[in-house]
Amino acid sequence: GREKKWWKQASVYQIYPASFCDSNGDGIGDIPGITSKLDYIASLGVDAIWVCPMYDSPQIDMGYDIANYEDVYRPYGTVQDMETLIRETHARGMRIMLDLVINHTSDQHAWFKESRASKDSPKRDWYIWKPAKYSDAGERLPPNNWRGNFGGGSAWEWDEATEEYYLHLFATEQPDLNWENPVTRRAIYASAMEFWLDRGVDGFRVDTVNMYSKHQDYPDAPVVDPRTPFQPAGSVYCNGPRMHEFLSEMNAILSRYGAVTVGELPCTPDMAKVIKYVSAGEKQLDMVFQFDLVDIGFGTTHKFDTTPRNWTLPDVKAAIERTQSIIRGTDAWTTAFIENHDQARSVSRFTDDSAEFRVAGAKLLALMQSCLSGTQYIYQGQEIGSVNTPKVGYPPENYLDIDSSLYYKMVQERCGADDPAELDRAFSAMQHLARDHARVPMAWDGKAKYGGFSEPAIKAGQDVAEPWMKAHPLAGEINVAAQLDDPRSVLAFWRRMLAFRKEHADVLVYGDYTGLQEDNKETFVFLKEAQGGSQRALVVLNFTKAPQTWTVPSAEELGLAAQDTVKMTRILSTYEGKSDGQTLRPFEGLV
Ligand code: TEU
Ligand code: CA
Repeated sequence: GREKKWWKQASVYQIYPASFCDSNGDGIGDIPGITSKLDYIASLGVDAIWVCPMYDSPQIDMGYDIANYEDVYRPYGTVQDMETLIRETHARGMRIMLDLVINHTSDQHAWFKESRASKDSPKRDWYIWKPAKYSDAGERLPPNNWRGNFGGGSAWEWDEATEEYYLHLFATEQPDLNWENPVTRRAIYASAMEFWLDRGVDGFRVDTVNMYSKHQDYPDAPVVDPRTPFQPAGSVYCNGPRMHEFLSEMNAILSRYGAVTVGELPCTPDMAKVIKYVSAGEKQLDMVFQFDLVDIGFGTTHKFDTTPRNWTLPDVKAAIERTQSIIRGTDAWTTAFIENHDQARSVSRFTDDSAEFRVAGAKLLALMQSCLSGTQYIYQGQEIGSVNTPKVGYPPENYLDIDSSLYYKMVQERCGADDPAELDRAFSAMQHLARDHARVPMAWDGKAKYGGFSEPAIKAGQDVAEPWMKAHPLAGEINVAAQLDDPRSVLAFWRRMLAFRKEHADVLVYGDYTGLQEDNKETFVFLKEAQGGSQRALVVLNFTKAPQTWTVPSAEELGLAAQDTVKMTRILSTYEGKSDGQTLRPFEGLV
């Protein structure tokens, strides 16, 4: 749908509370820290913020394991601090979205404690409990072969006290809620949604939105990894039979508040299915995050069962084509993003993060992303061109995410000491793809202690504790203070692109996307075209560290009349100085 809406042309800035800004010097980011940086965020030219889970939680999965939806994790602050953040965000003309995590709760949530207490508990079926299966030899087995999302274990956990298994698609401490029960659904809506909508939030990023409805016969997943009894099962448990019914029910509440939603949509290769989630007429979600681009290079048996960079540029083009194409001729809407708190840094993954090329690489990606249609999402630190922590100087022990640490432990147990090469391969995969890279403390000031993560406390003359996660070894070089007044910085370029995108919204935000020269492995070329063809933009991106020449597409290639001559005007480059439009410098991008 090309009907204009604030949230369609918005650029949204994503914040990870633990790692954004520590106001009181205890080494943990917090809500007042976010509030203290709102002027900075607004100065980027973004329209909204999305705050990752700040709810009460034992932090097994960094707050995606929620113990109480209606309270705030104490080290981050209080509900009152959130009310202040909401008010101050609005005062600057921005909107605020929260994370809605309702496929599962923490095992410390009062609902689960009650559920697990006994088989007769009135909340027993608020979660998914199943009896054991037994092998012919009498060995106790989980109800099916699904693997949990973290590490290599089963998605089912045996409960000794009541002698049944409960389902957890993610960590053992994240039991899945039973959406089949209407009373449970009502409680979820009241506690997780209405509580915060009543406090003025403008919408939600909806976690794992296609996992609520499970096939009630819990079928086995196909075997892709013969080394283990537990198989990756996303293709089986995603997009279950009652998904759209549940989303309609939720939508009725959300639309009463005019709340905007962006759902996380993994494991959905079928485009017709994707469109059904985001078609305006279906009244489900406003938009989704497809995983095509960010999953590039992942292993098939496990995301980390891979080696860095086993992809080619045409893979990137195909992924982008898929997410861009869902708005063509439909009433659906899409998103443009390349980073979030679950992904390593895009400069390291898709360009070259050496000192020589990383600024050029970050600008290339900023230009690319800013020219894609859909709502744009920028992750904290992306605006300064943050890179992954290096292999030397940031060892595996520094990786704290459950996703990385359980994988590393699994490989160690499987073959560690006997196979140092395999252990090193695992570390390389983590150095390339781990979620930890997005979670290192934000570097505000390279000259201050720990990259200035606790800047407000330092300014107040307080002594500050070491951050909860080790600071980035390059915080001295890549940080906000070093870029704020530098017109050639990545930060300055992002500001420029965000303004440029606004200025040319018809073609850049709302336009149709056409990929060109799709087999070219060095250069990425695409055309954007405003509805009705009133405006066109050609985007040309050199994804290599060598200069590239390329040919301006012919009139025919651009869908113009054959006799038209193609002349490019008003070239915007990621580099300083004039471009001839035909020789691309290393990682140069042009519009
Ligand atoms: O992520 C769900 C998800 O499908 C993945 O991106 C997941 O992080 C990946 O499989 C791990 O390699 C969401 C959240 O964004 C993530 O942070 C949470 O850990 C997860 O849900 C559980 O709530
Ligand atoms: Ca703090």
